Amino acid sequence: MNLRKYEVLTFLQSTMRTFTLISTLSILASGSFAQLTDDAAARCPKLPDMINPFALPDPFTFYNGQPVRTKADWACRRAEIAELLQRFELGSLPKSKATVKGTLYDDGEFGVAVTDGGKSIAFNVTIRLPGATPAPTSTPVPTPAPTEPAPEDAAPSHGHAATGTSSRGQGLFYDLYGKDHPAGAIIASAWGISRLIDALEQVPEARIDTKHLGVTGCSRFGKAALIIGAFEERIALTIPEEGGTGGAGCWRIADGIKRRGINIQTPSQIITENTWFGPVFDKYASNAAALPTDHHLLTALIAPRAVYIPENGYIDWLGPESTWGCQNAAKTVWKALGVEDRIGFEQTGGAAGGHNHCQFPAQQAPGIVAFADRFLKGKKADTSKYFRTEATFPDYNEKEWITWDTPRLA
Ligand code: MCU
Repeated sequence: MNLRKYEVLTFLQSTMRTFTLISTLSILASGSFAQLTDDAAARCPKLPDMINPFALPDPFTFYNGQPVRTKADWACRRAEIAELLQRFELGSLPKSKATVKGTLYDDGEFGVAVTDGGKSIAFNVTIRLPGATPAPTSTPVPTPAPTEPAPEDAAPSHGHAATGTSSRGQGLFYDLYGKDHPAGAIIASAWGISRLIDALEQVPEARIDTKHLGVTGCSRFGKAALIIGAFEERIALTIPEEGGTGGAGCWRIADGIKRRGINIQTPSQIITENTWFGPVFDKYASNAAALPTDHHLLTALIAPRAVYIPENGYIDWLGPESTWGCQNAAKTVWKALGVEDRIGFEQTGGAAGGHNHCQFPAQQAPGIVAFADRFLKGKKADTSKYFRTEATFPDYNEKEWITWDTPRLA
């Protein structure tokens, strides 16, 4: 090295600094670092033994970090969750207000005409009242009853014309708003149900009590029923049957189960199968843990209204552990609102055996009857005892997923 005098000085100074730094580090690494750790043990926050980086989002904290403390706060958080679900998963509903006209025909058909932005669509639904033929469902509902296939001309089949990924943008909703509209097929079907209710409210002769409406459907229609009930506040009772992942299951828990090698439907698979969710969800499905929401929050949009969820503990694809965990997380919202008896969840069957998909089992009959009696028929009924599973989940730890304390909202 050929250094001038001041360069030698600078070199020495920096070497000394380095030496001082090294000796400080070695002192820290020997006795005093251990001493600091002891102090820290008393002073610093502790890490929990178990950390799940995929834990579910907290229903009681706003996106900006503010806590949810009152029922009025919940109304705001609910609106926030509805907006987030549309932006990241379902696709957004139209902001404009459509004009609706309902017409009751002599043969019992009910026509709904909808106009928005100078364009119009129309659809018919069949109203079957108790005592009519063919055999009615016990409660007249415009969507398919459990285990029934969707009638071709029922309102949901217009919005829910999803028959594979090539059906994106098809159906009356998209005829009205354009085939590139960001709404996925299910939220589009929720929009269709809302327009049907608008029309039914205008025509009392249709004899549908719009203050006691229920919505139900099984499997893909179970996913739809949950989303319809979540977004349409005029629905008094939501009964989503065996929707599994994309319905009562949580994306994060489904992915966790899949990591254990179990054959469960996941968000990345669901977007390859159908157009139920908005095109926006394609961007997040392989990284669902980054979403600001999950389906416990979707279900929670129903609170404080009533929901009864019949699920299946037997079929891996539906994710029994995911629906159970997810709905336990949702239940904390009903608990916080002081109305825990307005959420029911019954999962019959388990690994050893159970019923086939959408074959509504006898063990769930008392639960569905109690909820329908209380929330559709206005009768007295105890709905507090229908939150249960017959399945066992040895690998499930609730604290891994539910990391929040449940407040009592004032
Ligand atoms: C549980 O709902 C769906 C499921 O998401 C699909 O993967 C499967 O193909 O079909 C189910 C269904 O709708 O069955 C009638």
